[in-house]
Amino acid sequence: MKIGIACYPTYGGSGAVATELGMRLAQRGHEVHFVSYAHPFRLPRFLRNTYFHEIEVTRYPLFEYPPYSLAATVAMHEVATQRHLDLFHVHYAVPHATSALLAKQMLEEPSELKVVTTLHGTDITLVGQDPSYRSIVKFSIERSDALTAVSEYLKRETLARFGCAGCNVRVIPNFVDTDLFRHDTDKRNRGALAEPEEKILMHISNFRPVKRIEDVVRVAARTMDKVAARLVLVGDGPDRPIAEERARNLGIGDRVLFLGKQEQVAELLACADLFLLPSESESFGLSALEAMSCEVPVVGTRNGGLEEVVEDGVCGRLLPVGAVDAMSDAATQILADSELHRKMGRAGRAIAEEKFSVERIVAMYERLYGEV
Ligand code: GMT
Repeated sequence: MKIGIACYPTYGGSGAVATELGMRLAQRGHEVHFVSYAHPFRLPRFLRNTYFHEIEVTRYPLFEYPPYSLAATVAMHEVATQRHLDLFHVHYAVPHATSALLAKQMLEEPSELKVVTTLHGTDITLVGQDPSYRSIVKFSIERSDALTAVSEYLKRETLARFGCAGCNVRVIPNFVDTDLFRHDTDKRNRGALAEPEEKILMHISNFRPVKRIEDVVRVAARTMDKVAARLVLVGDGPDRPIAEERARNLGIGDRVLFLGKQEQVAELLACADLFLLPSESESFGLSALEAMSCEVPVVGTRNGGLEEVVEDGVCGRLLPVGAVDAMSDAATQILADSELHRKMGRAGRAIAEEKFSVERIVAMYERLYGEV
């Protein structure tokens, strides 16, 4: 098949999933055209059967807000026409689903291009609910030829929040490359992150309010009272200054490492002893799955989608949102008991291999494309 994939290229789960999916499809012989405003961060410069098309958003003094959605539509239309695409698979509904539908209508034979939309999270639960966007998001998801959500939780939210009873949302979970995200017994980079006797707590995100970064720091600080440890923070975003300030206030500034945006998170995760994800809401929690694949137990929140990934008490602990003390107790218990730590790590790996493998999930998308 000839498949267009539209996604955000930056550090974030939806872009990561879209890129990994496109790469796997290309390996399976499909021709894959990525359409994005920059080179997707997980996409190698050259890979057989993959092509990158940039969305060029022209600026003009009249535009306080350059119309990204129009530029995306034009890029999708051009690629669909010139490369004779069979379908466009768009990731994150806002505005990619809308742009794809418009691009399809611009074709001479619109019915020949199918639009598959994958919902990732805040495109439904937050941004999509904003009055400035809600009605067009509803229209676009209702008119897509196929609609997928990354968890049962997100499917329920979509149906409830948009009241689109007729929407046929298929759940196709995210996946992890278990060959890349794996336990590293040598933990080669560990020495650069912590002293040998210290445990490494890790968090990876785009530091937005929904991630509750302050809770990450507070859980880490309480855990450090009982266990020699360091907190390694990977990523960047609006709440980073809050995290820096909180770490200083709690007196652990010298034990918190801010690594900023990183491309090779697998190598870092392999060095971690515990992954923290205390988000307000998480439609899936891809970073938690990647941690599990590296045999790293997860301490997070019971917030919707994460419950479908992290099995509470099996490969980590899930506690109520904001329950900093309980999360820190759970972290301490896991870190202090090497047998429990090993057991949870192995259980996480087994879940990643059995439920969220590349082979299993990519085949689900291929089946859907075939049906569409
Ligand atoms: O939805 C977002 O705000 C961004 C998006 C992203 O690109 O990182 O995150 C969502 O999609 C990921 C991939 O499917 C999921 O792993 C995240 O749980 C989800 N984020 C939220 O629901 C907050």
